Amino acid sequence: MEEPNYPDLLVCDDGTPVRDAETWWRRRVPELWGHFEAIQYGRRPDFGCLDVVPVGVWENPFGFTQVDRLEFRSGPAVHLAVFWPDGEGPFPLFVGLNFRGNHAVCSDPNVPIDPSNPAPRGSQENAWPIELILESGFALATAWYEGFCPDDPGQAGRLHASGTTALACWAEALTRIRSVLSLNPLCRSEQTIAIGHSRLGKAALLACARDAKFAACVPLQSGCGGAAPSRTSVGETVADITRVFPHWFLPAFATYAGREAELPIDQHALIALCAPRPMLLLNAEEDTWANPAGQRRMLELAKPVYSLLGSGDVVEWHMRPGKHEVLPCDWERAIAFARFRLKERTAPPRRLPC
Ligand code: GTR
Repeated sequence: MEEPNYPDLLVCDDGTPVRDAETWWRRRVPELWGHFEAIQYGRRPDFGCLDVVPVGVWENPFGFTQVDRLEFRSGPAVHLAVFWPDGEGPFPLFVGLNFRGNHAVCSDPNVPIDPSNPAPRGSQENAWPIELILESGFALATAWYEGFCPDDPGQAGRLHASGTTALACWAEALTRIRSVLSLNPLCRSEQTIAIGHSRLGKAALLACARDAKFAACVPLQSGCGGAAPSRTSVGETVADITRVFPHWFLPAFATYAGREAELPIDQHALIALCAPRPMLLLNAEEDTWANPAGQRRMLELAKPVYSLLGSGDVVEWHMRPGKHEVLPCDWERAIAFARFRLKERTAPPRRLPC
């Protein structure tokens, strides 16, 4: 099959070649951001100032749990659960939103029940192996994603009227969580990793691309609108995703269905906006809807930007057997990746992409 004509990341829209890091940051990055904001994800929502209201801190069998209520003055109020390992710290930290509420991530009866239509307590434990994460020396921060923006197509009008999208809201949630925890002495803030599955993998990728203070990113099975190409005949397409989830993207993105070749961007650009920071794309063999091979191609096409910025080979793609879900073995891989890739990395990149 012929390769689609993906935009060249190292050529500006007016044809100027990008031969050095300076041109990348000054010219190409704002240009690519402009396209993602105008066509696909919209602007960052303004949640406003944040008040942190402590809910409680208590021991769990592997370390301790801290729950705070984050009250954004012009945004949502949500519970943030942080699981800290035993020891003095500071600890590297995974930040990821969850699908069914903090109380579903663990069976700890102290964690407040989250959604109005709650999943059973502990029902997502397999996807959030807290013992493994904490015993590996990592902390984990998580919050219920719909607390930041309901995952409801009926929200499309409201979001679009303010130039934003549900994915932009979830990405903003990750950034605000990262930001508030960076003030906590237990957190090794320069080793904060954005992680997420599926639609929340898309959000993790967007957050990392937009927020240079994330040290690395692990999108799991993020698919269309995440690490998989929009120019594709495999798996989910722009037409599929914008029909079912109009609130995830701007209306402009839907107009590219069937004419993806005219997009001035593709998802290799979103990965490249994370450069020079490490990236691990996790996939599952049976999850062809998320187009694992296409994701691999996007990663390959982002590599010249990583080379330009002098970061070497810090991007990885992995496929395991199985289906669309998060398993403890995915976390094992994410932890091994973070340990290896962040070893030498004690400071965020000097230049902020936005
Ligand atoms: C699917 C959607 C995918 C992916 C997935 C999920 O229905 O088509 O893009 O995001 O949901 O989030 O589980």
